[in-house]
Amino acid sequence: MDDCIFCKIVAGKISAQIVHQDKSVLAFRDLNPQAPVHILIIPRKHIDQISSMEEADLPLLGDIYGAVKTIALQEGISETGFRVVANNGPDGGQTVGHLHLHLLGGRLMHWPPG
Ligand code: DGP
Repeated sequence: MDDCIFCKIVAGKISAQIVHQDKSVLAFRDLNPQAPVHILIIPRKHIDQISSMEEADLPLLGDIYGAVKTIALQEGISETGFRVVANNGPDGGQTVGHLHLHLLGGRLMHWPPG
């Protein structure tokens, strides 16, 4: 998608601190971190949000969660714990229309979220 900021990161047109990549997934540090570790994990393929996924896209969720496990180990937060967040649509607080998970760690998370 030409006007999608995360597609531009996938294409290398915008720089990002990439921490992990494979054939279907890219992960990079959030521009506005909310925790000592704050990484966004996205499919290379443009999908607007979870609720617009098609059945054929569902295996990507396994790839994305596999990346979460790998990155948590890499970042040293696998044992201490972490939170995974997916904002979906306006009420979910989604601001970038390319499906992504937030991986947050390195501090104690509180509940309920705001
Ligand atoms: P969300 O609100 O769930 O759509 O989160 C979008 C996140 O994307 C937000 O935490 C800030 C981050 N973000 C927005 N633009 C950029 C960018 O150009 N580079 C990086 N690394 N992160 C970005």
